[in-house]
Amino acid sequence: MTANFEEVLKQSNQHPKPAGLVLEYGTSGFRSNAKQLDHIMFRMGMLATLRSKKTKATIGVMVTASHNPEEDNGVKLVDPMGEMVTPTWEGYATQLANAEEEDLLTALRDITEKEAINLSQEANVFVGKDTRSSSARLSQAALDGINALGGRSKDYGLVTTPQLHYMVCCQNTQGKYGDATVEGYYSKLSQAFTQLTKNASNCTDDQKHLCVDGANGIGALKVREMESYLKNDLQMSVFNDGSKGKLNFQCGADFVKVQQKPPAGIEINPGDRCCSFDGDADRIVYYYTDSQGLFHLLDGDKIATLICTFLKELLNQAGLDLKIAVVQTAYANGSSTHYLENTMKVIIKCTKTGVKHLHHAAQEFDIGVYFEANGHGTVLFSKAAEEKIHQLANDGSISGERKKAALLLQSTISVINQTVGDAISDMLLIEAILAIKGMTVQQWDTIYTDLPNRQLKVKVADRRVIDTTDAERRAVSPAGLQDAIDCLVKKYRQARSFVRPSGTEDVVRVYSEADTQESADALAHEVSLAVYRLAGGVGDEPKLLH
Ligand code: 16G
Ligand code: MG
Repeated sequence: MTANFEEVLKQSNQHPKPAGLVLEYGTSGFRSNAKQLDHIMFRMGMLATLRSKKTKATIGVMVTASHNPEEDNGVKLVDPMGEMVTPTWEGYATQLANAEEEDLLTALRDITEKEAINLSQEANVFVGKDTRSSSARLSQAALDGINALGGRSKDYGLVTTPQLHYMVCCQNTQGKYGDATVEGYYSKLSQAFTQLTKNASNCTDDQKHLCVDGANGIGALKVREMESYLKNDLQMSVFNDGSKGKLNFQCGADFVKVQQKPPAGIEINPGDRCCSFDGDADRIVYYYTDSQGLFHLLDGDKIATLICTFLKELLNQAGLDLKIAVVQTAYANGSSTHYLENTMKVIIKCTKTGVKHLHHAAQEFDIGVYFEANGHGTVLFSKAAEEKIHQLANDGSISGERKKAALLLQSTISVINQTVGDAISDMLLIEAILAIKGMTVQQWDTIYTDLPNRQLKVKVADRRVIDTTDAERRAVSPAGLQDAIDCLVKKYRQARSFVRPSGTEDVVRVYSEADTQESADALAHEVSLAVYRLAGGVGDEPKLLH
């Protein structure tokens, strides 16, 4: 054990921590300018090794900063079943990342003792990276960290974040979830897609065509790799494939969702069905422009609604009594919540922002559909629900519509990446649903009409002065802020607004929605002013848009 730690010190000299630098394991890992991250990667390689020894399972390390600019990078840790690492270990990650060089061994010993880790236990870590120019160097630092603690590593090179989550889950379930290779991932998903769509009635070539904005990132590369597996069942035109444009620059899911406009670098005709991935392909949003050139966004809420509608219909046809719920966050458009609750009559849960919260809440149901409005989401099936579906699909005594529905449900389970939101898997599921239902993107869009909304950011001296409750829908501090918001909201129709400190940027986020865009904009502006005045705003006062 001592020998191990000596080796650590020697290697850590190659990845020194800039003295005084403090970074935090945020909502989904560390994220910062790539120049600051070498020691973080080395140390996260070590932490993943400890986590692997502790869990006696394979752990994942993904080098990516998702939708952040190309200059940034980051790292996400993946737990044995492909889920995000537990909160206690997020705390360890922050401690280990911030220990000064001379305190590194103490920090490692501390974790080892607290978790009673047997250091002679074998360790296995899977590493993946996105297409950022800094990713190769940084993933090497992570591999060095794994090596320093005597862990075994497997470097998957360029993969999407959800692919790495998938691989970790496959490995730890001894292949039950699939083969722990990218080829295995493509085969499983594409076969399920072919099964789902083979009897789709209205599937003309027009309907099979989809424009994909790859955000100039890893998603573009991977969707291209997958094309041959899909044969002609889905015809994609891939834009922003990284051959010329800059990663996430004026493109990708985050840009499209926040700016509410199409990305640069894509040629679309009115009515074309389009989707955008984010920089590590764990988010997706859909959109189209109409004949007047008006832009229509189909975000995570619309995606959740489409999937939920489809699953409910199949469950009905199959005669299966399984409890289905939709998990959202405060950002979910009020219209979507209203539609799901009152028309679809499904259970709705609202959690704090961040995939881990939604994922956790979705695990409580037979079928939990979770989506953030920004397009990150997936569907979770409980073990019991999966078993019931498989049993019915293989039941020789049923036939007709019931049999067909059971088989479709079975393929639906296979096309979904249940470990985490996955742009490629979500895309295939959505495309299959539209094909099966013979539905156009415009028809999907009319399921309900979004309330106009606006998101703004306010800079404050210390965003931690804002504390929230009720899944971030109400502010409990600073004093007077929630009362101010309540008064402002009353001035508008169908209005709602909330504020929360960002978990990824040093800002306070403001969300508003109302019956018209003008009202939503005015409300967001007024709430921003209240934040600025009551929560220690810095810089210029927020101005009204337009
Ligand atoms: C991260 C989260 C995303 C969340 C966003 C909120 C994951 C994988 N990603 O990107 O779910 O919506 O942070 O950012 O958990 P914010 O706290 O800056 O608003
Ligand atoms: Mg992402």
